[in-house]
Amino acid sequence: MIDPEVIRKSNQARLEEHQSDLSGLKRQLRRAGHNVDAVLDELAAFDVALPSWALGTGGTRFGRFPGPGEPANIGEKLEDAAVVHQLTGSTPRISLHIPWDEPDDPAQLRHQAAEFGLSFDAVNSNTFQDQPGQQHSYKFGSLCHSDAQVRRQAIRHHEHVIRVGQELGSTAITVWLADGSNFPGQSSLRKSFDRTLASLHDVYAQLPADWQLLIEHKPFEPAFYATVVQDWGSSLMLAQALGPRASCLVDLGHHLPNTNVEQVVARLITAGRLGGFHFNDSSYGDDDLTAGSIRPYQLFLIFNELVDARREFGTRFRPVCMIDQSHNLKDPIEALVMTVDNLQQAYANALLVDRPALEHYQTDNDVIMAEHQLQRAFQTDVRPLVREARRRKSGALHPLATFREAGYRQSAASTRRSASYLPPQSL
Ligand SMILES: [Mn+2]
Repeated sequence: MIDPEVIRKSNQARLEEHQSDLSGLKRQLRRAGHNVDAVLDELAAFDVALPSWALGTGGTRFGRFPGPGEPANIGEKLEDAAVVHQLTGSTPRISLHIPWDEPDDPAQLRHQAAEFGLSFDAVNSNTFQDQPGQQHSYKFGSLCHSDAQVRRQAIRHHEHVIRVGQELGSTAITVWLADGSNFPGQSSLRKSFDRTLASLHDVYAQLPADWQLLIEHKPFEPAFYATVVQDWGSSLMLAQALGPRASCLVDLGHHLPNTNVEQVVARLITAGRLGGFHFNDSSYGDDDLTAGSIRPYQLFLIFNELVDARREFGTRFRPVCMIDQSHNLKDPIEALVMTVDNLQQAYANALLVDRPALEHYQTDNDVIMAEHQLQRAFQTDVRPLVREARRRKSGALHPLATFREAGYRQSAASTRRSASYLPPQSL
């Protein structure tokens, strides 16, 4: 990890400037009637899970350009995850992918993570690739497959992932299926869905009492004609058919162009089935770019729905927040630090929406003033608040600058073996 003294000195050098910026913002917010301390408390309570696969350099199907000092195994990924948490104070959990990051000894990995102050979030299954030694192929699907033996093998994989997750202390499994067809007529649209539901019933039956099953939809890729769980409607049908511990996971990049994602979020909240998020951003499809890098206003509007639901339902409303990104060009630690910062900014902006005023203008059909409530909150420069929340959690005021000052990656490059490890693409 980074020497805490480096973070302390880095913060010390920037403290006066920070305090001046913060007191200016506090004055501005108090003038507008905000309880700044309450906002800071809520902001400081926000955290998000890191995906194990995003700590190594990602790639596309055209190639991969690994950087020096990237992690070669799950142990080194834990080290890097600990650094992200050290800098941001907001990433105490890891979402593990089985089998990409399957530990030899899960109990030992849990212990190792705890020493870094980390624990495990949802575990992720993988039936979109054939694994060495596997008896049946997933070429034509897994839980949806026409052959019961293939379905049985895929169900057993999910049971295995749950067992590994239990040893890690995880309490949720995320199921994303590549199942689908590339051509009309290739498979029955109805039967493939029915078989998927029947298979998921078997998985759900094995779910420990305190576990959640999260269903992630995706409109296309790798199945280009008809993905079985293609949108939130199919995802919701599955969750509702399975039972109360099944819910829907919204990956922000898993929507067709121009989908109103915040409305999808709102609908799932209404249905009581918003289980969680995979945060990222995209221009075209499942681009897995840094959350908030392309459509920051959309990210804000999604957080606006979350804050709104939290106000209504209290702490009963707790969707799990995870990042799902592929860092092909950026240093993964830097990209994750920037992601967390972007998420916290969107959240802070959403906390500043004057909800009684918004409701008043909505009731009055005062379109421009209703929109103005959102824009005023979105346009507030909340960075001093985010820095202060980070400082209170012993993180870095300027985590990117501090990370570079610490020389962590250079040091990792000199001690880690050259990265022959090939992390797979993101999901
Ligand atoms: Mn995802």
